[in-house]
Order: sequence, then C-alpha cells, then structure tokens
Amino acid sequence: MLTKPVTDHYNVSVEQVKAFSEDGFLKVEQLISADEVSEINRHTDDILSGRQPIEGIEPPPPDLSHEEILARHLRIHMLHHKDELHERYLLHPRILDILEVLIGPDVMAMQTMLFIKGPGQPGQGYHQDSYYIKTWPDHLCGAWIALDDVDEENGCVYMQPGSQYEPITLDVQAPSDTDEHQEGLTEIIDVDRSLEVPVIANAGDVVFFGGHIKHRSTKNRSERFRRAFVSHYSNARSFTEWHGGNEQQILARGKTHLPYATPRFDLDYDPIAR
Ligand SMILES: O=C(O)CCC(=O)C(=O)O
Repeated sequence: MLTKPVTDHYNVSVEQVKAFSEDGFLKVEQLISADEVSEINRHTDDILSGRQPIEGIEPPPPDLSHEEILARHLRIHMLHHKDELHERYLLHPRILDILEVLIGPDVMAMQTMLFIKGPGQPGQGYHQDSYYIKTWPDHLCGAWIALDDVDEENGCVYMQPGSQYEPITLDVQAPSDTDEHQEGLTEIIDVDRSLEVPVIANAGDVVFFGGHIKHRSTKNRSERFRRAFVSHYSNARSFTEWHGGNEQQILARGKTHLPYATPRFDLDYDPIAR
C-alpha cells in the first residue's frame, strides 16, 4: 500500500526566501512525514535485497545481513526513470511548493540520487552542482531529504554560506582520492574550510541548496547509516543540454515554451493543477 503523501500546501515565508537568498541554502524542518521517510527506507531495503528487482541493481549474494546488503552501495543515480516511488518523491508536492517560490514558478525536475552511506563510507569532495548540471539561466537547486538523523559523526553535508554568488570554479582536480571523499569525483582545489558550516538535520527535514553553493560531505565515522534522497531541479524555462536536453526533463510545475517530458508512472500528473 502506498503511503499517503502529505499534500497540504506549504507556504514559504519571506524569512525563508531571505535565508535562501543570503545563505544559498535553506533547511525546512519536517517537510516529509515520518511515514514517508519509513516508506523510502523500506523501499531501499526492498530494492537492495532483491525483493523488488530493479534493472541495474544486482541482487546480493545469499546470507548477507541487512547491514551488509545496504553497505554494498554508496549512492545510486536516476532511479526515477525506472521506479515509481523515486519519481513520486522527485515530484513531492510540498517540495515543489517550495521550489516554485525559490526558483520557479515554472519548475523542471532533472535528477535523483539515493545515498545509502553506511558506516565507514566516504563523503563527496567539495563541489558546486552547476559544474555538472548546466542550465541557462542557471536556477539549479537541489532538495536533499534526510532519511536518517544526520550529524557530523555520520557524514553530514557542509555548506559555505554565501558561496552561491561565486562563479563555477573550473579549478578542480579529478579524481579526488582521499579517505574522506569518494574517489572518482572532481574536487575543487584550495577551498577555505573555515567558511563551512555543518548542516545538521533530522529525518524528514529537507535542505534546498543552489547550484553554485560550495559544499561537501564527510566520511561516515559512526556506526549508523546516513541515508538521503536528493533531487535536482531548475526553472523550466532554462535551457539545458544535460542528459538529453529539456525534452528529457519532467515539467514538474507550471508551463514552459521549451520541450519537456511528462512523468512515466503518474500519468494523471498535472503541473498546472496544485
Ligand atoms: O549527501 C551527500 O553526501 C552529498 C550530497 C551532494 O553533494 C549533492 O547532492 O550535491
């Protein structure tokens, strides 16, 4: 049975818009209900254990513990193309209510990532998301759903407030290769870490962050998991060549003069009605 999404409209305050504009990120507490968090975590267990087969995810060898099964993965990209639940959370109405104000009113949904990050697994080195996902004009914005309580011990994200007004730096090394940060990712060189703040969050909180903000996450040094579901969006009137161009990105809210895709699973979805 599907968990009923919390659909009551979320009204963004002027203070929240101001905080997002000044800091480049905004944490919205308990935007996603405890039932919804449990639904995503149960679903992750199901797909990683092979109970719900999904193309591209190998079922685990027999006799692994639950922890061992989850620990086989650090992050999985773009499951919303194959999986109803991931598409549904990409298009979560309360997340879209906020994006409509922060980067809209017309919103395109572009990317999903599921982070599992078990004990001992590395973080992501310093980067700006618009380095990877380019849109013109650049209104890229991530929505990071905490699926566990997150702190400095289990590998929270660190942001540099105000850095969203800096250009995208091309001064990166590839790949980063440290115990702290995942190998194979480009990492900005010469970042002043004294400017960073940890983003502590509880399961169900959602952190919105702009595409230019410099951020990283650290290794999970705890015995707990640090799961998160992250989606990326831009204004639906922005041009993109990313992953097949505008015609492959879902129009999540509003209208656009550009080509767009519609949801694969929720065929009744209407970006205008809300
Ligand atoms: O959750 C993390 O560890 C990193 C997330 C991140 O860097 C991103 O989504 O751009």
